[in-house]
Amino acid sequence: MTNATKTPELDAVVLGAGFSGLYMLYRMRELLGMSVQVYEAGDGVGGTWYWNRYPGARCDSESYMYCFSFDKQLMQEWEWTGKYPEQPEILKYLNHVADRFDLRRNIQFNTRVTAAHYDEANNLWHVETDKGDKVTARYFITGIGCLSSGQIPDIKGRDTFEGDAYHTGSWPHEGVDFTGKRVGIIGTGSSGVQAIPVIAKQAGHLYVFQRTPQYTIPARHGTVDKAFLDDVKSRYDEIWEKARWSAGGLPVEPSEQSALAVNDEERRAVYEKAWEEGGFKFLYGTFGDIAVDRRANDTASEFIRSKIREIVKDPETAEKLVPTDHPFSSKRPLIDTDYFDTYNRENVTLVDIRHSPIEEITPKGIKTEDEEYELDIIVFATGFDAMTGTYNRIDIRGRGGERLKDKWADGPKAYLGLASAGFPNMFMITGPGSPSVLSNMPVSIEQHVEWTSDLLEYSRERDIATIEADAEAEAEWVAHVNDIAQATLFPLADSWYLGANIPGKPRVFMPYAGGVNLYREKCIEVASEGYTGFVLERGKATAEAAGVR
Ligand code: N01
Repeated sequence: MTNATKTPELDAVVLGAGFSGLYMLYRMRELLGMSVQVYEAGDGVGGTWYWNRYPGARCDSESYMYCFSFDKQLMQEWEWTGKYPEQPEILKYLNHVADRFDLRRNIQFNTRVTAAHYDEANNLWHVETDKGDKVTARYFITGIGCLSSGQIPDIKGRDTFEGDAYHTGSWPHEGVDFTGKRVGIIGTGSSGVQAIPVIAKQAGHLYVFQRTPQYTIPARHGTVDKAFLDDVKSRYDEIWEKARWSAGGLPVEPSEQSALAVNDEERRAVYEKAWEEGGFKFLYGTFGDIAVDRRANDTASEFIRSKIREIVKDPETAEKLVPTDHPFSSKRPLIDTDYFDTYNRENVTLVDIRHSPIEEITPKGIKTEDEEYELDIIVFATGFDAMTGTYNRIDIRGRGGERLKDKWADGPKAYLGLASAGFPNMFMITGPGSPSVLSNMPVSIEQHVEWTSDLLEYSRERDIATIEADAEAEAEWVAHVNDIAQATLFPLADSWYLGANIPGKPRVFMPYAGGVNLYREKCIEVASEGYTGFVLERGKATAEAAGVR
C-alpha cells in the first residue's frame, strides 16, 4: 500500500459493530474525544447476533448478565423478556445501544476490511476495505469476535447438492421454512443442539448427522421473572462486581467441594438438583474439581450419560448419543431445550457418522457408507475457524511487512491476548490468549475495551506514540496460556479451542483458561507498573526535545 501521509486521518479504525466494536467506539469517541471509523461487514450492528439467526439461536448466559454494564441508566431501562436472551432480543438490544449512544454515524456498514498495513516511517496504519476505502489511522483495533468465520467442511460433492444449503453462522434474514421438508443437519455443537429441536418441530423429517456425541444440560429456559429482574436491578453494581471477579464472568457461587469428597448418594443429589435448575450451574455450582480432575469429572460425565439413557426411549439411539470419547466440559459445555427428547420423535433419525462416515454429498442428499439420505435442505452446523480464522482472512502486516498470518502459522502469539509484538498500535478485543470464549463475553469485552482505552489515554498524556507488545513478554504469556490449559481437561477433546476442527490448523489451545478474575488481576498489575511487557515510545518531536528514544 502506498500514499503514506505524515499525520493519520483518524485516531482509530475499529473492525466490527458487535459488542466489542460498539463499546470501543463509544469509549474512544465519548471519553477520549478521538476520531474513530468503524467498518462492519453486515448491514446492521450486532456482530455474532447479526449473523447467527438460525432457529433456536440464543445465548447460554442469562439475559441480565449478557449486556453492557458501562451505563447504569441503560442497565435500568432495558427489560429482558427471556431467562436466556434469544437472538432477536439481543439484536434488538444492540440496536438500541447503537441508537441510544448515536453510534451509527461512525459506522460504515456493508464494508469488510481487507488489509491493514503498518507504516513504520510514519507510525500509522493504512487500512483498505472491499468498498475501495483507503484510510490512515494511528490505532488499528479489532472487534471481530472469536467465532466469525464459518466453516463448511470440504465434503466431496458439496456443491452438487440441488436443494438448499445453509450454515448456521450466516443464516438468511428472511428465515427458512422447513415445513414438510426432508432436512439433514450436520453438527451437534452449540448451534446444532439449539437448532435441532426447533427444526424437528417443523420438518417433515430431520436427519441428524452426528460425528461426536455431546454432553448437554437442560437450560430450563422460560420467561424471566419480573420480581427477579427487579431484584437484580436493585443490586446490579454488586452483581456485576461479583461477575468481574469470578472465573467465568458470571455472578455464580462456585462450589469448592470435591466431587470425590462425598458419597454416591450425596453426589447424585447435588447433580440432580443442578440438572433440575438447569444451565451452567451444573458445571460451576456442583463440585469444584469437575473441570480439572479426571476422576471427579467421571462422576459428572457418568451422571449425564445416565440422563441420556433415561430420556431417550430407543436404547440403540440412546447409546449412539452417549459421549464416551471425551470428558464433560473438555469441549464447550452445552445447554439445551428438549435436545435428547427430540430423538423420541418419529420424524427424527440420528445418523451416526462416526461409524458410517459421510462419503459424499450428492445432488439428492447425503450419502454415508451405509445409505443415501434424500434431502430438500442441508444445514451445516459445523462451526467456525475460531479465534484466528478471521484474522487470517485480513491481510494484516506489521513491522517490516511481516504478515500476522505468517507470525501465527504455528499458533497465535499475543501478549495478554491484546497485542502482538511487531504490530505496534494494534489492539485485539478478546484476542487469542485472553479468557474470551471461556467467559461470559460482555464481561470480558468490557474489560478489554476499558483497559485498552485507559492505555490510550495514558499514552496520550505522556505523548507516547507507539505502543507495542514486547516479544519476550509475549512469549512468556503464550507459554503461560499453554501451561494453564495443560492443567485442565481441555486437551482431552478434539475441540475448536484447540483448532482441531480445521484440517491443518496447528493444535494450540487458544483461550486463557486461568479465569477472568486472575486475568483481570494480571492486567491491572501490568497497568499499575507502567504497562510492563509493552514497549512505549514517545512521539518524535517530544522525544528529540527530551533527548530520549
Ligand atoms: O460449532 P462447533 P457450533 N463432518 O464447532 C461437527 C458458540 N456458540 O457452531 O465434534 C461431520 O461447536 C462437529 O463434530 P465434532 C459456542 O462457543 C454459542 O455449534 O468436531 N461433522 C460438531 O458437532 C460454541 O462452542 C452459542 O466431531 C462435523 C459441529 O459440527 C461455538 O459458538 C450458540 C464436521 C460443530 O460444532 C461453536 O458452536 C452457538 C465434518 N467434517 C454457538 N465438521 C450460545 O451461546 C464439524 N462437524 C448458545
